[in-house]
Amino acid sequence: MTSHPNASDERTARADEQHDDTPADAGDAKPAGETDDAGDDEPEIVDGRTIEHLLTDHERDIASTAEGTDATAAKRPTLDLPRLELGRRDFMKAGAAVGAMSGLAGCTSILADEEDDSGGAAASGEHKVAPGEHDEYYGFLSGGHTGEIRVVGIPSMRELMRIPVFQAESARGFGHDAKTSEMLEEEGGGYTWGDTHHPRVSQTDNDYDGRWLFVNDKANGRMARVDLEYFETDAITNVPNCQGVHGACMQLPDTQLVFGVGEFRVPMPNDGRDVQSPDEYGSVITAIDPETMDVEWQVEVDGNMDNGDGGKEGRWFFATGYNSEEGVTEGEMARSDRDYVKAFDIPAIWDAVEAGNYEEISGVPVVDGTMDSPLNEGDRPIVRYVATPKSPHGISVTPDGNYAIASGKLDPSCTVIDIDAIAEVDDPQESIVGQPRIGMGPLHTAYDGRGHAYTTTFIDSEVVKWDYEAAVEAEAGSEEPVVDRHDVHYNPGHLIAAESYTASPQGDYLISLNKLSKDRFLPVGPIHPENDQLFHIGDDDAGLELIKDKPSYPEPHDASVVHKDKLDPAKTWDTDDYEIDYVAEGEESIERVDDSTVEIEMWARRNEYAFPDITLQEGDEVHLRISNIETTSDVIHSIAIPQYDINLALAPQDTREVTFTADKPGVFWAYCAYFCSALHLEMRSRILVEPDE
Ligand code: RUQ
Ligand code: CUA
Repeated sequence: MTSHPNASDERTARADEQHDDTPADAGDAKPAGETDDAGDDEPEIVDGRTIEHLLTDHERDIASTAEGTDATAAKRPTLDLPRLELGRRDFMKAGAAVGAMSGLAGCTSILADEEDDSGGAAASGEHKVAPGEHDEYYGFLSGGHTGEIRVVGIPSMRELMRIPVFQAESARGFGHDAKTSEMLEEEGGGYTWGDTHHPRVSQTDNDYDGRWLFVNDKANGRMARVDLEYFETDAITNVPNCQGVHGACMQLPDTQLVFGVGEFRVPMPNDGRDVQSPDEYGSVITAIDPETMDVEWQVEVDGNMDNGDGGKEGRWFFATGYNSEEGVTEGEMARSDRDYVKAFDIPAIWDAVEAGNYEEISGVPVVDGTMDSPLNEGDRPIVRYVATPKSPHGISVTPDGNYAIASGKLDPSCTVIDIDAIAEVDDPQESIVGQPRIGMGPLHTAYDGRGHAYTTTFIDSEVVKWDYEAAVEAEAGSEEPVVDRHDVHYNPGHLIAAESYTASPQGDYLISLNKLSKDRFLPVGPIHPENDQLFHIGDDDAGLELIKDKPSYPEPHDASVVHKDKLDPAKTWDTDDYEIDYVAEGEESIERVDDSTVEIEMWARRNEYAFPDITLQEGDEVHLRISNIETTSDVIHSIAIPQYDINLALAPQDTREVTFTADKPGVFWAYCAYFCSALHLEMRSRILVEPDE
């Protein structure tokens, strides 16, 4: 564990501030589960069926609509649950979401009172980026189980770059040179893939500072950091005591900590103990120092967690969750009508760590934040449990820092939590100040900086625009705060608005990351692309204007959209920025250091390597270091030695190294895989491995 001086000053200041204004009796707050209908294990029964059965029926209905008989739609029952009604209009929309109804294909809206703006004026006009022009924004999209980050220009939606994070990737030589392969294999735990969901760009004073991007691995419980000068992953932390880091976010305003939100519950440590005792499993959030990428501490909680977001003032961090039942099957996990949003009090957690109130598990201080923990008694509980309906999924803090808004997922509402109230109320439930009805399957919420929230509804296939202050004024369950809704194609997960995670969103563009594309693109076999749809949201009178569909390889989950002026990407490498030595022209050498070890230092430039021939003996261990000595931007070389499974990509002024054993005798042409010049094909070197007798 290391200490981050700025973070610790910050937390001390904030902790002092807090002790002063916390009412003495605030600590009686009980975990909120004990309200009337929370924590109730009995499934809600409607017409003899549980809500889960009804949802299953609903899914089946969507499937049958794809066959396209309108008669089936008319015959379908209406889901009639409190807060979860689904009328015929909803079924029609759900049907449209599955698309493919021949007569309707290509029609974005099947309702007479909604206009079809698919590819209308907005698409052809002002949001176009002409050839040679630059976009206004960088969009950093996660790649899901490709394990990567994609960089997209907005509004053109042109894909600019991919950044491998948790997987080896040959075009960039990631996982091929010593540095990146060590990062994947040693720090990264040696997994060959990951599942990136939530890319978050570092902030200073609640605005993007262009230094880093952090992203989770939901598959293997890791967090990674991408250097935004070089657009390259530079650190991976394999987080102990959890399987699957899902939510990722930061302590703001200055990225004092990076948080990974643990999802799957597992024994801690997961070393064979408690295999048959699910009650003993746990789920943790993890605080990571952004500079060192070391784990500072973890907090164990009840139930599963899911997504997270940090408050703007540095005190609170929020995580949604499901499975407060702590079940191990789907049926067991979705019984309760409510699960918890957990509000973590960061300075109080630091105090507990510093006072030694933790258990060290797998070398990391783990603080007990479960409901019954002694640390949740008294006037400064470390975690407050706010019960919200039902399996809340996305959570995001409003740009003004006033509210955390959780999306209900299995409930049609979003829950608005007043952040300042959390420290003041006796019962955390009293911090809930709004609960508008948004639509079926609300998942994630983004902001335009003008007081509007935009929430995706997975089942309704809409982006719903609503006014969050109006939601605070309105009755719970009211649809009144909704100011606009727009069909998306189809079944959106996340959405993101430009700079939505900062205190000052740009308010012009929004991307809906839709899981299904169905009929929107030329068919390419049974695995379809997803569909990232770009909207202009800058004109409140015009509403949401659909500008573009972009097919997307599976599968983006979240994004950060950063104005181009806030990043300053390198054009060539600065040799001070890597630890190994640059090999300049004239410094090349091939040296046999002992019977079986050879060290090669060489360079590459148009159209040659330092050595046309390299002679080795079978069995030699070869250390190869190579620099691209070009200073011209965009002249990239590589050294590919296919028989030894090597391909190092070399940006101008970059140096990479690799070690291999020359265990195959023969003649092997090392060649340059980047098309670098007219004589690119001639850029090669002959590796001669002489047989061992
Ligand atoms: S979660 S949309 Cu990580 Cu909603 Cu995927
Ligand atoms: Cu260097 Cu091709």
